Amino acid sequence: SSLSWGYEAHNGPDQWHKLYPIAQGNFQSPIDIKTQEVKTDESLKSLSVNYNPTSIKSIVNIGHSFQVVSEDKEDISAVKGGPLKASYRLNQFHFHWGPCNESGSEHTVDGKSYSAELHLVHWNSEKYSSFAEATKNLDGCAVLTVFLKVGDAHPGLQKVVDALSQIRTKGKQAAFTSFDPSSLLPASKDYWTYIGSLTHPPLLECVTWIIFREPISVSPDQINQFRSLLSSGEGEKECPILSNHRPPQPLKGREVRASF
Ligand code: B30
Ligand code: ZN
Repeated sequence: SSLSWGYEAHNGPDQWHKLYPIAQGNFQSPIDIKTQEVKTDESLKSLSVNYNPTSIKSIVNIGHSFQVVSEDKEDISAVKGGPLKASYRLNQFHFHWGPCNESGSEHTVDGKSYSAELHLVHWNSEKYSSFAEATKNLDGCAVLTVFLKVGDAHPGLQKVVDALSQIRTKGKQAAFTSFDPSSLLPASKDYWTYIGSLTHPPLLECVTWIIFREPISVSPDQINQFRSLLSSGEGEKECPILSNHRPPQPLKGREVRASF
C-alpha cells in the first residue's frame, strides 16, 4: 500500500481494499458486460439528456485524470428517464484510458476492452443537496458512459483535446466554456444499465450506470494527447498519466438490463 491511492502496482486497484474495504463490496464497478446474460427490459423508458453549454465552466488536471467541470447549482445540464426515478444534475465529465489502444476502458463487453471510456457524472438533485451527499446513497448518482475506439478523429472531442496544453501538470485549471457535452454522445441511444460504484476511491456504491452500446471514434492523436498529460506538478520530474482504469469487478448476482 502507500500514502495515497493511484494506478501503479504499489497503490493501484489491487491495493485499494486495505484503505477502502468497500473495494470488495457487493456493488462494485466496473464490470464485464456479458451480452448473453443481459435482460432486455421493455419497460425501460428512453433517456432524456438535456445539456446546456452554459453550464460548462472549467477544465482541471486532477493528477490521475483531467475533468471538465459543470456548474451544478441548478439543473442547467441534467439527465432523467431511462432507469432513473429523478432528475440527475451534471457535475463533471472525465475519461479513463491506458498506455496503448488495446486497453483503457473500465467496463468491458464480452471481455473486450475499448481504448478509453468517457464518464459524465451526475447526482440526484431531487433528493440530495450536493454531489458529496448523494454519493452516500444507492440512488445518489448516475454516470452516462461512452466507449472510445481509435479510428477517425472526433470533432466534438477536439475542443477538449486543444485545452489540454493549458493543464499539462497536476493542479492546473483553465476556463472551458460553451461546450456541449452532447457532442460526445453516440448516434444510437441504446444502453445497458446496472447498479454499481464509483470506480476509484472512495468507491462508494451510489451509481446507476448507463452505458451506451455504440462507441464513438477518436483519432490516435486525440488519445495520445490524453497520455501526454502529467500526474506530476509543475517543476517536478515529468510523469505522464498512462493508465487510469480499474479492471472489471465481480457481478455478485446483479442484473444488467438492456434498453434494446
Ligand atoms: S467515476 O465516474 O466512477 N470514475 C468520483 C467521481 C466519479 C467517479 C469516481 C470518483 C469522486 O470521488 N469524485 C469526487 C472527488 N474527486 C474528484 C473526482 O471527481 O474524481 C476527487 C479525487 O479523485 O481525488 Cu478522482
Ligand atoms: Zn470515471
